[in-house]
Amino acid sequence: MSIPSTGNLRVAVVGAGMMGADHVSRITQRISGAEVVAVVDPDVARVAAAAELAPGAETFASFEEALAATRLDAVIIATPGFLHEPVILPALEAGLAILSEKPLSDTVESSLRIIEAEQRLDRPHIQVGFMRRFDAGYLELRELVASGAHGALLALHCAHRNPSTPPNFSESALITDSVIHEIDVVPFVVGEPIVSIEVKKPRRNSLAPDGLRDPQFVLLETASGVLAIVEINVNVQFGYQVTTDAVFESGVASIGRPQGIEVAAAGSTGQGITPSFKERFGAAYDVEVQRWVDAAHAGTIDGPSAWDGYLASVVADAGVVAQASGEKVPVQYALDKPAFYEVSPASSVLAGA
Ligand code: ISE
Repeated sequence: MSIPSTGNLRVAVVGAGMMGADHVSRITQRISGAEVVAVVDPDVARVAAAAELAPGAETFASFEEALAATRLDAVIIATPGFLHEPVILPALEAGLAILSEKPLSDTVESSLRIIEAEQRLDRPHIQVGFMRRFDAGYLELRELVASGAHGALLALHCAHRNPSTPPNFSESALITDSVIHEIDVVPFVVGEPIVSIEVKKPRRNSLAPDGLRDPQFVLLETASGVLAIVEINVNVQFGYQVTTDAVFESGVASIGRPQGIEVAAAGSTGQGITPSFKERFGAAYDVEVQRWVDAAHAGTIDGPSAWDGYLASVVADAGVVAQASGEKVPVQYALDKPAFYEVSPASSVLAGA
């Protein structure tokens, strides 16, 4: 299917949970050049509620039904990772522009199948929803690292805190669903690939659901020895916080701290904390989706590609092994970056990884 250079991109949103519904309202209210024509989810109440955010959108229980019934140019996939491949493969066959929420898929094998299928097309069609690459703070930090203004980067302290976890959040999901963001953004900021991963587990938070060993510390080592220490801590109760402190040879830079009004009252001062990733990264999601839409009109992608999704899945896989063993696990990328993936301007900095 060819993508229109004029007129709105006709988008299906697959998955009508929190993120899917957020994308429906984003496209309808803030994005130009696109409209949501279909919302897909087997949950009848959920799909109806999300479709109400986009007047005129039809609802479907499966992506196959939407593909058969409606002319589509593009799809946003906002289901859990293990359900991405069954949507991505037919969407590729139909030649749609694809924005897949992270992770690209739940296993390395599945990610490989996806990049193999994509390479049968003339050009990349898949952008992966690593929205932190569009966040102003990470972009400034990346420039600072590249500038060398404070000497070489030595280490990153990253905090990734969620108020609570959804039901059935497993220990491996700490890596594959949450730390996957740092696994993507650390190489993006540092400019080199991750070569090893190690996991340390401090005392357990008794407020975490039974059986979940939370928090954990994940050590990501890059090719030149930069160490990113990631505190993944997903039952903190008080709000959503993602911060990074970068330690250079002659300086320290911090991103992600609240920038809003500070109020002094009742004996203390304070600033608000975002309740969830929707608010913390709202501006980044808006930029990400607008750039994806603009790129789709031009027949390209403008952000992390399926190759980046594959690289992240290799590191996450090693991370799950490290979580179980307590050992430092080397990350081995089985493939070199195919020339096919060199065309995406805002994509990977890991040429040759
Ligand atoms: C969630 O799926 C996200 O992508 C959020 O950005 C992350 O902070 C959270 O831990 C994940 O579960």
